[in-house]
Amino acid sequence: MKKENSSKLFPRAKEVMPGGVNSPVRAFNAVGGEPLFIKSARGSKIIDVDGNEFIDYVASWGPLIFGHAHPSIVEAIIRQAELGTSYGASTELEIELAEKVVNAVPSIDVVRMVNSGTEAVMSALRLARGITGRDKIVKFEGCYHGHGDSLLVKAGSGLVSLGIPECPGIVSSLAEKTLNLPFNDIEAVRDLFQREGNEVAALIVEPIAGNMGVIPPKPGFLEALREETKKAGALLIFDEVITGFRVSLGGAQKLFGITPDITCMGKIIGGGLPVGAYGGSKEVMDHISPVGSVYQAGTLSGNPLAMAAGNVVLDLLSEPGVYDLLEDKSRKLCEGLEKNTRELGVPAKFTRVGSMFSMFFTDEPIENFQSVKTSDTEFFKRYFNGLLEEGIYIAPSQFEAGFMSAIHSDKEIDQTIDASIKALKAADS
Ligand code: KE4
Repeated sequence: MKKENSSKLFPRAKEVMPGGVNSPVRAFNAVGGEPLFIKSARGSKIIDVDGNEFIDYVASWGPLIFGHAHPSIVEAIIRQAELGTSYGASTELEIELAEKVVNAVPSIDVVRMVNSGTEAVMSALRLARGITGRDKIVKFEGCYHGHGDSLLVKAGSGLVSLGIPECPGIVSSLAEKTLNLPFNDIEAVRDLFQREGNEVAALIVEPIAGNMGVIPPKPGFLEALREETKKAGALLIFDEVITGFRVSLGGAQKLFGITPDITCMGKIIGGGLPVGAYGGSKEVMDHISPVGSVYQAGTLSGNPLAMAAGNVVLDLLSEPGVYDLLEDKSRKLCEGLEKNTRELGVPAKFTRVGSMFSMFFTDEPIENFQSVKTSDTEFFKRYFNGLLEEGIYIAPSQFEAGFMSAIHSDKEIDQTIDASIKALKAADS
């Protein structure tokens, strides 16, 4: 595979950007080599600066559920750009998108647009702390909720698992307010809430974990979170930045029938442009300025271009049969990939909810961060690069989700399944 143009750009990038990237995972550190520099993309394909073409299952980390450069989305962006790119003032576009979100997501009556998932989560935590007057936040090991200070916290030692900063720059006194529990561990949740539930402002969870690879919730897990937070007077925050509009029009909360107090969204609702959002009941959201006293603001929040793109995406998602199509395509791919590992005798575990999926090179049952950490990341590294040579682009990390779009053709899915045989053999040699 030719890479001279990407290889020329990377040192230039590293001169002027940290690690040559604007987000760490793009640096390919987990899979060796140098990042690809992408020149264009259309449908299910991305093309790099050396002209290499790949079938893409990263989908810009989730947003592109209708593939790249979807004609209706591009047309909406162009049309709006000719009317102006940003006004810093109210528009009907943002009302339309908010109405679509409210109509689709069961727990949301009122929603605030922001510019990223991180911003949505940061705002949701401030809102929960503002409403309850409490400081503590509960999260789960291996779940990622953006780079807000309260969330870059790992489990400390000792029983109470007081949070410790995950990186320099996080104030310890803030980190200590964040408690980490093992995902899917109902007893650990009940123990913590029994011990200190009345000090907890909120528990935040990815209802389907997507940032340690995909891990579905165990039966009863989400129900226990709802029950324990309600009992304790703490807010339940669903971080649906990935799962929102991905696994159903109403997100994971619709799929599992759980009503959180606050929902964070992003990715898909921006149609590939920068959008985040958080929402909940009117009672909860009226605490947010300018109605309430919990302050949150943003120059480009509700940006007309992003709203125009998001409106098209939600219209497309509302068409009958879209989620069945995503389910069929995703099942076909994952069944094919799983068959290959079985026939080649490669230890692998597959997880999938709708069109988000993962493949772990381990024999361990997949249920939490500890279990996925048994994956053979060196094998994954060879597999990733083998797929790349075959024209297939998956996330450059074992601990990320794969995404199917409504645009991937059966032929491309078959091509991916065939390519994975070669990649598995190359990885195994
Ligand atoms: P952003 O700030 O990156 O828009 O969203 C943060 C975020 C919040 N919550 C969840 C569940 C998320 O998955 C994310 C961001 N996801 C990562 C990839 N899994 C973004 C990729 C990156 O960091 O470059």
